[in-house]
Amino acid sequence: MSKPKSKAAGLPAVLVTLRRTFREMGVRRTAQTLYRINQSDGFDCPGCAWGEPKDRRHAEFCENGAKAVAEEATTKRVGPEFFAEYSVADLASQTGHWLGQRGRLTHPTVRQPGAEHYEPISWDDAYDLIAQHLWECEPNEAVFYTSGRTSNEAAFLYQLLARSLGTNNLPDCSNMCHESSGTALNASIGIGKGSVTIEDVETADLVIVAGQNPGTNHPRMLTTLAAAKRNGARIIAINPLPEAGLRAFADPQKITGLAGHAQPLADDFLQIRIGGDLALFQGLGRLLVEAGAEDREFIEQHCAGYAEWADHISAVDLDTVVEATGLTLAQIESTAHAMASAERIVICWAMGLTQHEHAVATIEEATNLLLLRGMIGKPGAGLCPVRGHSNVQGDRTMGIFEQMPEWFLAALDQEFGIASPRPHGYDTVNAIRAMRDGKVKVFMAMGGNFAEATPDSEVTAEALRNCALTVQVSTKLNHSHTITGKTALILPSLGRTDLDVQDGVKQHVSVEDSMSMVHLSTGRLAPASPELRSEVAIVCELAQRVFGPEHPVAWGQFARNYDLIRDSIEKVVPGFDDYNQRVRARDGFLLPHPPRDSREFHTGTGRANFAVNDLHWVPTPAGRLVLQTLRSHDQFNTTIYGLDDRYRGVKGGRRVIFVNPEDIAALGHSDGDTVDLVSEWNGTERRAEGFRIVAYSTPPGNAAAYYPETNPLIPLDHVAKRSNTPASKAVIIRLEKSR
Ligand SMILES: Nc1nc2c(c(=O)[nH]1)N[C@H]1C(S)=C(S)[C@@H](COP(=O)(O)OP(=O)(O)OC[C@H]3O[C@@H](n4cnc5c(=O)[nH]c(N)nc54)[C@H](O)[C@@H]3O)O[C@H]1N2
Ligand SMILES: Nc1nc2c(c(=O)[nH]1)N[C@H]1C(S)=C(S)[C@@H](COP(=O)(O)OP(=O)(O)OC[C@H]3O[C@@H](n4cnc5c(=O)[nH]c(N)nc54)[C@H](O)[C@@H]3O)O[C@H]1N2
Ligand SMILES: [Mo]
Repeated sequence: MSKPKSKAAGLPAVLVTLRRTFREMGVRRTAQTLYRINQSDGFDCPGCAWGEPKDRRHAEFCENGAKAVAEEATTKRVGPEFFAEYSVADLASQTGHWLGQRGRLTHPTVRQPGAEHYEPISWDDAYDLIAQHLWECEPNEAVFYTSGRTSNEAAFLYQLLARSLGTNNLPDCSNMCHESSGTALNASIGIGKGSVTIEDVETADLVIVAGQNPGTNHPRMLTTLAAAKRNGARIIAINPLPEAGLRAFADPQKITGLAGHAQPLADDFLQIRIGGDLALFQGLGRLLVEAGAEDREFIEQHCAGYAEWADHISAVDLDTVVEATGLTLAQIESTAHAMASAERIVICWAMGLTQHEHAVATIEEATNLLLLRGMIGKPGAGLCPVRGHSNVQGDRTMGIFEQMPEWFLAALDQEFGIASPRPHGYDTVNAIRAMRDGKVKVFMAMGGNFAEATPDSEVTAEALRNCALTVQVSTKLNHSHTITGKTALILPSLGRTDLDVQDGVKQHVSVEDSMSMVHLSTGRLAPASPELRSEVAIVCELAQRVFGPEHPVAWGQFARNYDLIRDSIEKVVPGFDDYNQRVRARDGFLLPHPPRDSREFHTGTGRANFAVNDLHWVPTPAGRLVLQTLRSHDQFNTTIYGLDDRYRGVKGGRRVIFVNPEDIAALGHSDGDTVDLVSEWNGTERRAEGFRIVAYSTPPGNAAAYYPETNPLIPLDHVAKRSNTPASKAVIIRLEKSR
């Protein structure tokens, strides 16, 4: 352990970047790769979904983007010899970190029923095997999961495959991520996406960053925040932890930054109790109404439900708000004052708001505040849910969603002459329930690590084992390859950095960032093996096998020329006119967003809706802690880059739990003790063993530990109301001395 850092990036970040990329990729590949990240003619960074500024700098990437690239562009390989040497049981006993460090998967492999090892299989036989299983089950006995790295083109075809088959079972990582944001924003403003561009954030005069750790998870956002700051913005961070990136930022792309001069970012830090944000926003709502800070004209012209909301919010008890948030009334009043006097407010948020039982209400309440102040559809202001995976937003736009609206399904049917099913499919949590209950025979994953990213790890593992066939389209090894159905396939695919040639022609894919910008991504590195296929090719070849030559969708042509896929997307999804032409423009193009563009709200009322919500928060039961599960600086979700968490001062291990010093003493433990974490929920218990206690600044009664090590503790049924997102940020636990 060392002292937590008070600033992010700077020279250490550059050194970490270079050391890691040289080790994984060698000097030549590093040089070939890093300078193409996020450039107009390069590939989209496979890290986070933060957008690119208009005047892209030569190096438009960050330490963690470089780690993501090194992870994918590594020269290490996992081939048939590897699987001959290691049995599935051997692999199951290794850590996720170890599995990931083995290198890129190079061959399709199969685990036959009862077999101890994976063995090579030809692509043809693999497709036959999947087709056979799909023919033998009802459409709704198949589930098609997507992780957010999949390109627009592959995602569009993948959902088309599922819907041609007759199912809407399209769970995705978004169900565990920003689903609460989408649910809230759809209800409030009629579109589930953020309403700001990068320029809006840069020109805001008040930026609120709630429940987000940009220094680690969206490092390029620090550059945007620093620009906002230079333009005079005030920044308020709302977080149970004093995250380094929010406190200060040394821009590694500026000489002063390299030399270690950090720019203070957040002007105010509200160290809120876990789950206290709904109370905070309601308290702010009351104070703003009392101060007469509403934008009357905006409310009258564009909103519905203001009077009811104002009535309700005026009755919010400020003592409860103080208790729920752990903040002082003075802090809350000063925040209200900042919001009342600001002319351009942006609210940014991520998993600290979305992964709670009352997450949807919390985000609706944040939206209410911006509606009250007329902050939607004006430059320098708006809502900014900061997306996670680099194309998670694009995948949703392409129809990866278990409940796509009727207009989309109708357009899909019209374009392709298929009959899409209308009943909703399974989301992630419901897919696990269905597998657990024996209702699913085939589980296929387009990327991701379903076994480890999902809650209630033991329940999920049993659920996966219940399937007749599990199929993982992957770039690297992970535990979803060791926790399998009776028969299991690993299909190795190209990643973002890889050259994709079909029919002798270099192909491009496209992605959409957090700000609704769509742009091309073109990989250039020689693929890890000639056996790798693109995700597009895998979907098309599988579909041809499943549906035969008479199928109305031109699968064969799509696989040979991705422009044709974009031509079809253009006919199905609004906003993609002249897709092929516009996506080739230097910065791509911006998708329409009615509230942002013209203050139009496509909701049931035709207006932006003020939502009335009861106040919920997360009290700590006596002798217990409320645990949030979060990311270290050295991981990308379940991909573990290393065992350090530099900004939080942790070295060489991940099984740590951050606890307030007063709680450590009150619970009868000491800093450095090893404990088991036991979660308690509705009379059931779950256990994760061997975590070292680290004294850390967090509100009393609150704790933090890393995901996915803590996923066994998260009850499957503990989810956000309305969005069904696992409540990964509010797990009630007790600590027991490890034996
Ligand atoms: N390097 C790297 N980049 C990534 C990822 C990665 O793993 N590594 N993952 C990507 C993905 S998929 C996503 S979704 C994003 C995730 O980005 P983040 O949402 O930043 O990720 P978390 O680590 O879950 O951090 C949650 C933050 O919310 C705070 N928090 C927890 N509970 C509460 C609460 O109740 N209220 C408030 N106000 N704050 C709270 C935590 O202290 C923490 O700072 O990052 C993306 N980018
Ligand atoms: N406790 C807890 N659980 C959480 C969260 C949390 O905060 N706390 N966060 C949730 C969130 S926000 C998310 S988004 C999910 C993430 O859930 P997932 O997206 O399912 O998980 P990842 O770890 O991102 O998936 C990594 C794997 O993706 C594969 N992969 C990488 N790149 C490619 C590619 O280009 N193509 C293909 N085919 N495969 C690729 C590799 O094999 C790699 O091992 O986890 C959720 N789970
Ligand atoms: Mo995410």
